[in-house]
Amino acid sequence: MDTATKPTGLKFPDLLVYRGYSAPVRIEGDVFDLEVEGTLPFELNGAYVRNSADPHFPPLLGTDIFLNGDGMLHMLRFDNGRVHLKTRYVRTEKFELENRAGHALFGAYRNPFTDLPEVAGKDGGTANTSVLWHAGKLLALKEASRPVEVDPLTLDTRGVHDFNGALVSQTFTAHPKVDPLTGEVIAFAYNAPGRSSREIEIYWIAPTGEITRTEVFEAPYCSMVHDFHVSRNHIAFTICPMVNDWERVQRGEPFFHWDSTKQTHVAVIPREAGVAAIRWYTCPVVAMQTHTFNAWEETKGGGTVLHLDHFITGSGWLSQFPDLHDPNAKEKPPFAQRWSFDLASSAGTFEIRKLFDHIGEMPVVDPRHLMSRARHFWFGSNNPALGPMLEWGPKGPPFTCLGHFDEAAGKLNFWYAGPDSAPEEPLFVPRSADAAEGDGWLLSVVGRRAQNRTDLVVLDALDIAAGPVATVRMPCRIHEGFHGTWMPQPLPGG
Ligand code: V55
Ligand code: FE
Repeated sequence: MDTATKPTGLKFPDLLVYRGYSAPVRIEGDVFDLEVEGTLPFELNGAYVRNSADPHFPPLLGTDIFLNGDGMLHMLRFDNGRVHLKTRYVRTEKFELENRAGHALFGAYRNPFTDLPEVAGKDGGTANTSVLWHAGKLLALKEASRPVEVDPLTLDTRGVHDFNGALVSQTFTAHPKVDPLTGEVIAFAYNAPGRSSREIEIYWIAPTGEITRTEVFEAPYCSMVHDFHVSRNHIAFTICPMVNDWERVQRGEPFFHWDSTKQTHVAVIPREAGVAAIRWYTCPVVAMQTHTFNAWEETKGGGTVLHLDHFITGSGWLSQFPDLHDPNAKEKPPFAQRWSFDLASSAGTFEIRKLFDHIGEMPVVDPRHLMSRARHFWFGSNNPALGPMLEWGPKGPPFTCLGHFDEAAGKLNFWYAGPDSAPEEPLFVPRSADAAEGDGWLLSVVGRRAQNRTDLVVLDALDIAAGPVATVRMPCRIHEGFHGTWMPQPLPGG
């Protein structure tokens, strides 16, 4: 071995992103029969799979952002009263190449100009953001690269999934939407060539998993398009000024900057007619969409009003991406907003109001009500009235609470996770396929930060304030994660 490249020791630098509860875990393993406090609902049969960014190696450039860690899947499998934990890295090309080398080969987030020459042209995708369970396939997703298929039982990596060659982009969103009535998936890709681009591809994916239609439209500028909206009849993109400029990337600058001099635009696209019928709206205020709850249509005065429910902040997002104009800019917390578009009007304006008056993020609705009106909204939050804020991590302030907004009752409910406890993105699981909206459980991974350990709580989704009906105790920490999904039993081969 060439002594110049021989690793001489492996150590993560002492930076916030690698410290404390955010420290890399890197353990691939199985824990069978986790301890459970309380009683697991007998109907809860299936698997919760989620994704996280757990860096395998210390960063090539001495530092990194948390969004760039290697995809590590966590699966909690509920099997007739027993719960098992499985953790596995997504064996991306990046993971395999670096694993062989014994050190990092890829550099900064989505910046091929900072990679070592030996991996030029190789796939630096991390597959670290979310998972899609569709047409019998489990896909690990990252918006910067193509989906990676993993085995839904073993989590072993099967390889990059290009939909039998039908995927034209080098990228694919981490937030595809599954139509609960038809089984169709609507997805998209921005920066489709794998570098900065204003073109955005939209994909229509049949219940059988084939891409049946692809359309392209052009955004007013190139920026992060992390999430989007799909209603029964419309697709909507909120284009926000978290800008991306390939010249800055080439100069080794951060991949995104917040540019408050640019406006936020909304594209409304009919699902049937497609981009030929695109309509653009300009947002009258500074707005950054973080994540979406839902989109739905309402018939009003013979016309259609399209409602987009989402978390919006009036500043940049994801603290690692600097403000283009103000080095001292402070991020503002997101609030849930409803943006309403009277499609019969040609005024080109829309109405903005708060859906409820409380900060939050990581929104979910009952997935069976996606694309049509939902009554119940769940989210991660902080509520200082219930308990103190926790020490900031690399993602900003950890949640201390989960929230539930019942719109019909006009009620906000909270569950406070306890001292030194940080719940993560909630997941709704219905009691049964035909249970009423909201009748089921809210699952959340909870960081027990003082114990350096992780739990999973099961709450009654319509009474979260009552506290967990069951707490599944993990004997170890699993890395903080992003997004997950539920795979109901029976699982293939299970
Ligand atoms: C987000 C997450 C990402 C990313 C870009 O949460 C945006 C937003 C986990 O990776 O690459
Ligand atoms: Fe996300």
